[in-house]
Order: sequence, then structure tokens, then C-alpha cells
Amino acid sequence: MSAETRITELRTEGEAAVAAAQNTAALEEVRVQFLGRRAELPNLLRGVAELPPERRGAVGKAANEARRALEALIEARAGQLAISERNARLEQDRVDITLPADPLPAAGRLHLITQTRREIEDVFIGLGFNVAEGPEVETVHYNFDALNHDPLHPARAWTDTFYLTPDVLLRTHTSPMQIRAMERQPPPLYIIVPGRVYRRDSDVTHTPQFHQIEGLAVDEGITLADLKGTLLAFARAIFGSEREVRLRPHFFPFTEPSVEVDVSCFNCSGGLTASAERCGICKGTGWLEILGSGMVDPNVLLQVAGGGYDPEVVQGFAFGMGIERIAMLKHGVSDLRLFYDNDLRFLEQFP
Ligand code: 2NL
Repeated sequence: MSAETRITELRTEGEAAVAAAQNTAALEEVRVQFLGRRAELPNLLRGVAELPPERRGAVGKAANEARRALEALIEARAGQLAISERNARLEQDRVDITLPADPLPAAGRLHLITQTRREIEDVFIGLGFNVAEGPEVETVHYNFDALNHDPLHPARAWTDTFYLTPDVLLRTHTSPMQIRAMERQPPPLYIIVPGRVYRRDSDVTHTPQFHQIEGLAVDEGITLADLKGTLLAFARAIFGSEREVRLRPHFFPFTEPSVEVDVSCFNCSGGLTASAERCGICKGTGWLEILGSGMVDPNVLLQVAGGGYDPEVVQGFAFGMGIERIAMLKHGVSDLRLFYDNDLRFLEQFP
């Protein structure tokens, strides 16, 4: 085969290979294959000097033309591929700037105690109660005396209560604010008082600081039936519309009569779970204690400075509950201390 024929063959093969290259990398392989240092065509060109003088001109010309033609073809194809590859990238990276921005994910969430407090507040606001808040540092008068506490009641002892001075303490319940509210406005009064309270208690089921919500309704003609109806509405709003409540006699210094209030178990409805095992939430009793309450003792109404709360004219009911207890029952929290450990693995379970 003559050198010219081989050159023509290489040129044709090269042109076909260039046309077949579908991307820049494939085209580079074609360039190496036909024009690279070890490729046949450049090798032919380098061998021209060894040919007989009369052959050099024709072979050299043909080889040079073939090389330039392939070079030009590769360059043109490279330009096309660069453009189509860039267009493909642009198409992939297309951003619709008219789409709404992704809202930032919330940086955190409300603590379960806060969520539960707000949920309880919402229920009572819906029933016509107002929310009142008061000081955590109180006087013995508002915390105990005005609430008909026996002077010898054990809660008054320094072992049970945090005293700042003999007359100033950290409130042990939110009731003092209810006395202040009565002093501030005449009946009718419908308030709830959420807040932190303090008791010198620390074990598996007690922390020295916890949260309470107390409620107070004073109006003409208030009866225990109003108390029960109010607490039934509360229990159903928090624990489910199928719930019932039950009142058991109890004692509190500031209410007479006093009752403890149970809600029917939301887990087993009456003591047996679906699997007929003893319910682990109510211990098989069918009832869960949720709060303490009663009819406001007339002595408390008489203590309100300025009068205006004549027990012959107005009656009241009051109740108090631990927010931690409600949250634990509702969400199956097994240990009170989880609320205060600030372990994200716990906190993040309540979005
Ligand atoms: C409980 C029980 C209770 C009250 C709180 C109250 C307040 C005033 C007058 C009368 Cl100003 N009573 N509060 C009444 C009964 C029970 O709390 O077990 N709390 C966790």
C-alpha cells in the first residue's frame, strides 16, 4: 500500500472518529489516537526525511494536509461540544427565582412545660378566665395567713419552705397572686395563675422548683357543680373528649369542702387494656389524679383586704394543679427530672 493511500485511510478514519466523539473527554482520546506522539500519522510525517528525495514532496504534503485537516476538525468539534456541554450544565443548574424562599427551619422549640402551660391557659381562656401572674418572692401573709393556713401547718416550717427572712419567702403555690387579684378587683372574678413555685423537696418525684396553675372563680351562686363542670371541660380538652371526672373528698386549708379530682384513664378506659393486662398508666384503677380543688373557704374571702368578698353574697371555687404532672400523664414522661436535664434527646421529642 502506498504511503498516500494509508494517509487517506487515516484521514477518513480520523474524521469518522471525530464525528463519533460525544463529549470532550472522548474527543481528547481521538486526538491522542490520531495526532498524539505515538500515533501513526505524525510518525509518517517524521519518517518523510528517510524517503527517497522524489517521494518526499508528495508524501509530506499529503501527511501535512491530513494532519491539519484533522486538527481543524477536532478544534471545531471541541468548540461544539464545549457549547453543548455548557448548555447542559446551565439547564441542570436552572434556578426558578420566582419560587418562594425555603423558610429557615425553626432554631428550637418550646419546652414541654411551656407548651403544656399554654395549652392549659388556652382551655381556661376559652371558658372565660383571665390569666394573672404574680411575684415569686412573697410574704408569709399572702402565701399562708391569708389562705387560712393553720399557724402550725407543717408547710410553714423552714424545713419545707425557702425563707429569705422570717416574713419573706419563695411562694410555695401561686395562690398568693389570687389573693392579690381579689384585693385588686371586686367580684365577679375568673382567673388562672400560672407560674413557678418552690418547696424544699428533692427526690425522684419532687424538684425544689416546679410549675403550677391555680384557678379561682368567685361570683354569686357558684356551686360545686360549677367546679365539676369546669374541670370536666378542662379534663376533656386536655385528655380527650371521652373522659369523665371523679371527685374524692380531701382537705386543703383554703377550701371547704375540698376534693381531689381524677380523670378517667385515657389508656385503658376502666382498668383493662386491649390486651387485658393491668394498665401501666392508671395501675388498673381506671382513674388518674390530676389536681386538687374545692369551694373557697369563707375565711379566705373574709381575709381579702378592703372587703367586697362577702361570703354571704359571693361564693367561689378554686383549684391547683402541677404542670409537670399534667405533662407527664399526657405524654407518658416517666421521670420528673427529664424536664430539667435539658437533654436534647428528650426535648426534641415534643415539637
Ligand atoms: C393542689 C391543690 C389547690 C387551691 C389550690 C386556692 C386559692 C385561693 C383560695 C382557695 Cl386564693 N384555694 N387554691 C385550692 C384547692 C387546691 O391546689 O394539689 N395543687 C397542686
